[in-house]
Amino acid sequence: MLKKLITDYRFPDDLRNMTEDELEILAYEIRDFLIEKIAKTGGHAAPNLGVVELTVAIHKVFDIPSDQVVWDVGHQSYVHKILTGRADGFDRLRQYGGISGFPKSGESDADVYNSGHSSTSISVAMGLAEARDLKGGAHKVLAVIGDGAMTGGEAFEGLNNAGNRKTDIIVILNDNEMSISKNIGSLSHHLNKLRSSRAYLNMKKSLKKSITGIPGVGEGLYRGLDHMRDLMRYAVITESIFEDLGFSYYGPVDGNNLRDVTELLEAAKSIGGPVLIHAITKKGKGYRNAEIAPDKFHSVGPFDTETGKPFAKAKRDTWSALCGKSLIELAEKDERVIAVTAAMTDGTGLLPFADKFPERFFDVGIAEAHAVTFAAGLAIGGMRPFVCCYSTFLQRAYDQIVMDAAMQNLPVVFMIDRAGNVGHDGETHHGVFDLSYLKHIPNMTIMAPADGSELVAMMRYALFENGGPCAIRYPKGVPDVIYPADRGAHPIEREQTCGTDAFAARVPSDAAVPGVVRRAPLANMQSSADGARGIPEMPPLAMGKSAVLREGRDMEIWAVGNFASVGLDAADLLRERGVEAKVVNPRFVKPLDEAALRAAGRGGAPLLILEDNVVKGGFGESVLAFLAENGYGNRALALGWPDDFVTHGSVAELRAHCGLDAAAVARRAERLCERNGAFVRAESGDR
Ligand SMILES: Cc1ncc(C[n+]2csc(CCOP(=O)(O)OP(=O)(O)O)c2C)c(N)n1
Repeated sequence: MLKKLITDYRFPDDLRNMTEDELEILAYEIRDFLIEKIAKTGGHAAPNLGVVELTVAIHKVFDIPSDQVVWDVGHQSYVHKILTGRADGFDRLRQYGGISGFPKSGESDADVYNSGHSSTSISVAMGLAEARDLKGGAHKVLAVIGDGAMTGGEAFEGLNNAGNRKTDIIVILNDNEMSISKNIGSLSHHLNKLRSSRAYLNMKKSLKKSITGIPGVGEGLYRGLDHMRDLMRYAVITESIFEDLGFSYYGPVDGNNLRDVTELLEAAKSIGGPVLIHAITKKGKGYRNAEIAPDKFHSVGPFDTETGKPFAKAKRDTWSALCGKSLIELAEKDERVIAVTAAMTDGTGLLPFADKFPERFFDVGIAEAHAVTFAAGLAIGGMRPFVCCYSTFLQRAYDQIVMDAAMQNLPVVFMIDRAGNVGHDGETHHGVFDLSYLKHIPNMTIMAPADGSELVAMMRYALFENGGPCAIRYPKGVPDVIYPADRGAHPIEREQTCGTDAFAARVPSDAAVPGVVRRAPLANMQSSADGARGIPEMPPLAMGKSAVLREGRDMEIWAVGNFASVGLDAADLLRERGVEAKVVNPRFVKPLDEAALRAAGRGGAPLLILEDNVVKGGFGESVLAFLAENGYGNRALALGWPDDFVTHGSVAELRAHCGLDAAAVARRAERLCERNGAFVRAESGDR
């Protein structure tokens, strides 16, 4: 019986003829299916478990894809994918070559808009609806938006515009009281008030029953009683922000009650103009582990369905955790330090900071632009704000970074998490543009740490040494160890002693070559901890100074940030082929280490630049321009992500696909060394 409906019926066509009982069974099967599949591939578990009935009802009532539904963020679109004929694809959900974890128009006509970033659905739906009206169409347009996404400014802009124009759209507010963590803000309080006004719905239901019961005229009469409905609404609910913005508000309805939500959607379908349906759902519904910890199950890697425990757990601190720990250390030393996040407290490693310094911690909601301008205000007010934000979401705040932070040369520190390719979340989430969108901004200092100890050193530098706006960008996951903690010397000194000290005894024997710094065994990372917190120590940085990781006479590899590992691995491979590559960690993307580049220019060795950013506008282009402008004739090649939106898959697969793994880099480096001729222009990987 299990999964019979999912596999035996053809969706979405058969769904409309299913009985209420069958739909209930279908909802049960879908939940089971989601848990089984997401446990294997990872994905957005709790958001999808919460919208099963709501999505079934949407597909029952509306004729998708003729009617159009826009999913805000899109992380909750799995049920929609199942109901539009894509259940078979779930074994490869988010895997390279498999279906995406977000709506993708290339996958299905039912995915009308490729989402990933929050709070856009109302604007998109409004555009679709206005286009429909201009073309004389009659289909319905829906936006499904969570209470978290509704805290984003663009959602208000959409409501404001659509409400005023009386655009015929249906906005379904999926209110589970959660963003990724508990939802916050005044709107959340307002929704609480609306949530407690269930009496309104009950009154409306009994009214409908009595009116539609009148033979012959009842149904039409009920539809015509808009004014009475309005009167009743104002009699029971004092005020709703949505009505003030021009929307007809319906609800709250239990979004996990298939019958109730179907009935309300049916009613909404027959009403024109901007309509908002307020559906209350439970995030993680039907899977105990997710109901208990909906935040942990917001987005998960593969897990054990029995225990809910992840299969893989990082043994060392992630970049985000190190950022959070280091920020606590800085906040203890300097009471001006403030942490700001836009609804990513856990993701950016700030939970411990929020616990320890609640008064110096600000979660502003899904409002990156506000976060930056708010931080600018804090800085003017004498504080030292650290804005912790994923690279991809900080794109939202470009204007604020330029105008509000940089133009006034304010000491706002941007902790740019998930910079670089992020893997399975795919094209909407890869953080591969930040170096390009920051590099050209005056006053901006940009750093990229090669490992955790360098991240901490850079944060200290940003607070104590750097007076203006500053960005530190680092990737998802756990850092490699490039600078072992028990080797607290500056890397230049380290090179001179490498191979003779205690560290050399613990690194692989082939690395014990003078002038070569190798990554140490993982255990070293925590060994010389800074106090009890396990923060590795490194001497202070010098503005714009790069560091040599490995000497080599034949060529130079300048590997930015986390790509230091790729550079070092490529250098190993090159040595096997008789090419000795020097590996440089630029540390600073801006300003450039001009002295080191001049030395490279004078030496004439070929130069390969490697970064976890698109080549266009990246660090490599800065280096190429510097060499060209200063008349150096080195052969040089910039490698990074291509001028394209890279798909989803594991980071390793995507690097290999784009020619950015060590093997491909070594091949390119070898060719670079062999090639005769002049300057090689910037190009992306081996595709
Ligand atoms: C601009 C932007 N900032 C941050 C995020 C990260 N993010 C993804 S889902 C989410 C919470 C969304 O909450 P809600 O809309 O209530 O949906 P739920 O997961 O609760 O169903 C956040 C903050 C994003 N996708 N886009």
